[in-house]
Amino acid sequence: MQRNAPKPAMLIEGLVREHKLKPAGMTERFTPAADLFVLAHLGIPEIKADNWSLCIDGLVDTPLELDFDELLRRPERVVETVHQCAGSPLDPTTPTRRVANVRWTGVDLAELLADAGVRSSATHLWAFGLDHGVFAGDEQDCYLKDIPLSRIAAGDVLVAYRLNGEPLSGKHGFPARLVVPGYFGTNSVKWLSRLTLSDDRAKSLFTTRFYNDPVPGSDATRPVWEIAPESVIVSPAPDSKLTAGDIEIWGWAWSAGDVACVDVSTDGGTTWRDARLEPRSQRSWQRFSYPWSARRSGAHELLCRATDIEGETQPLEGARNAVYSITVNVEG
Ligand SMILES: Nc1nc2c(c(=O)[nH]1)N[C@H]1C(S)=C(S)[C@@H](COP(=O)(O)O)O[C@H]1N2
Ligand SMILES: [Mo]
Repeated sequence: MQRNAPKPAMLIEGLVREHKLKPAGMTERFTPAADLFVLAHLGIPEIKADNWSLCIDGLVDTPLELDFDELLRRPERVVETVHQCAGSPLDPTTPTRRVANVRWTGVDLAELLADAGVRSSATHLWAFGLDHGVFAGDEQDCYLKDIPLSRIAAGDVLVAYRLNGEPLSGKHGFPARLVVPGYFGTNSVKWLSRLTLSDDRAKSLFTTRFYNDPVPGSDATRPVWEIAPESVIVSPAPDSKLTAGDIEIWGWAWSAGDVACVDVSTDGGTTWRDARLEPRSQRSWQRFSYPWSARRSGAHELLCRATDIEGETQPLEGARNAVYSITVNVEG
């Protein structure tokens, strides 16, 4: 039934990964779109708004198809949220700190689904992107992800068409993308074309072979959905030369839910102190700060560690959300 059935041309073929902004550059609460990382496994498709549509089908009473104008005419929602890449699916335990905090504008997916009438047997939402090509030697017709329906019922999952108030650019998913706040970026399908309600997980390269983490102490795996507690020091910057005295250590902390506390160490992880932490606004990252009186001259290793309200904290190593550490030099 979809009008946009032919596959779009790919403007760029193959993996696209842009990552300019390192923690020391994350000085702004809202990351400018120009500084935002870009991840595209299969490349960047070329899509025109006037022959694009979004179709909602599968386990629904009334399949829907909306064109871009129909999407824009629906009530709009704005969500401020941290946006984080899970890192390379080929190397999922290496921290990459590809993270940002942005404002998305779009339509509440729960409202769209209410119009379609989701059947009670549906448990998962499959989201299809229009990009196609080869990833890890495997040819893909599209980028396909899934999320549990329970996440949508919780609210603020968007079909988004603006980023920081501006129309989405081609590389960020024009004309529309899924945004699942609190889930890793991989789930926020760009160049969205179809949403299918299903009673099972999707069987695609990006939902089976990749993006499933081992569950410690068992043979089971868990989909890479919710983001884990994490934090970065913005200031001071790594390797800075500082004058002995009072120095503010500050940075950002985030998780799928609220971060409850951030600990800072100024001695390489031997002792930890509670940082001051602002409360969370919407799903944004939270600023922490710690007043350090740096007396001893020489090299100091600074670390930060976030713990969320569930009590989950950051491991020291061996995980994508491993503790961040920097070295600075104090000159007396
Ligand atoms: N269609 C499509 N959507 C996609 C991807 C992709 O390869 N194709 N990459 C995902 C990954 S891994 C991430 S981290 C985010 C990145 O979003 P951004 O490039 O807008 O920052 O998009 C996600 N959505
Ligand atoms: Mo990603």
